[in-house]
Amino acid sequence: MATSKNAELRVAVIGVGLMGADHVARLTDRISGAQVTVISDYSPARAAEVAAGAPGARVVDNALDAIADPDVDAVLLATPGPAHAEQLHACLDVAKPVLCEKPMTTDVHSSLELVRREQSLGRKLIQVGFMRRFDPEYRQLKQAIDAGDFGAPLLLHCAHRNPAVPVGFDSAMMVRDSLVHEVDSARFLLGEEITAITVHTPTSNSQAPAGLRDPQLTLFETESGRLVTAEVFVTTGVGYEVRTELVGEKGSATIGSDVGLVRKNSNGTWGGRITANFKERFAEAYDEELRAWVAAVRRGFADGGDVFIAGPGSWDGYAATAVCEAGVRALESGQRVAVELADQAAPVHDDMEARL
Ligand code: ISE
Repeated sequence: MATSKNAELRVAVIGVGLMGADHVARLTDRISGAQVTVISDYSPARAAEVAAGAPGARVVDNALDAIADPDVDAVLLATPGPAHAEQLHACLDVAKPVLCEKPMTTDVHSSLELVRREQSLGRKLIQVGFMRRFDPEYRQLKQAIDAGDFGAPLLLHCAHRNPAVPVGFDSAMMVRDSLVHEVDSARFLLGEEITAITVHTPTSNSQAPAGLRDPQLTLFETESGRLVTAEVFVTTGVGYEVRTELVGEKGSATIGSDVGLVRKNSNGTWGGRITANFKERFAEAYDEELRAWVAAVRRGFADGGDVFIAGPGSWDGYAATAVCEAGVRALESGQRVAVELADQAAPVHDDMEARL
């Protein structure tokens, strides 16, 4: 285990298809204080390919062996959601801190089981990869809301648009995979739980694959009675657009407008560039997320403390899963579905700002 403040954190990255490979590059090239020592993927060939670009990393075929490996202090899970529950339990079995890409798990019971198991260990070991919380614009908006800049928040409007989705992406995945980010953003920005969800499915985009209910317009109700609208539209053919507008009693604010360089062209047109994909849009957020996680885990080992996370924890992962599960029922039934959360018992809400 990394025990001194100066020891490099030895990380296993499990699942190196897309995000995992990106994280290996990040940990290898841009984040100090950590070293990727083990790489695992269901495709050993892919694992070897990624390991070739990460000096000091070796391939371990079996994910559970990689987690238990003596050369590993902490784990980064970027495997598909259905694999997370077993792999997270394996991390808790050996008390290794873990940063798990969303969703924490794919059903509410397994998410709650992990919350309870982590609570019983008395250590915060699970961080969930809701990277938007580390994005400069989201953080700025959160700080301004908390400082009272807009008065009491009343409404949140979210637009989440993707140019295209992979083959096989279905209507429920729009809730579990895409809307889940709006669920966490709303909980983060407003600082309260979502209590009910309704999903409307207007006329579908004629360009969407057959059967995909796209776009979807969702309404969240919150504990204190606020409303959040979230448009998810994943076949726009345009670019990656994620916008959020907060409306308060004393003003409003919008983030995600892509207003970098604004061109005035000689042909009388003007405009800028739309971000192409989420890796580009949230590159800085992912860097910051991993930097903060590595620092928190190293601090936890060095201080012998019980906090090994720097952001959204298992309760946040569980709450997001619970809202999305209700969201899929709302989508299928066309009805408003209440979200029933378990008793949090121990306060597991993470005050990220305090930890960064
Ligand atoms: C994808 O998994 C993501 O996490 C992206 O941020 C989101 O925009 C996309 O819709 C999801 O499929």
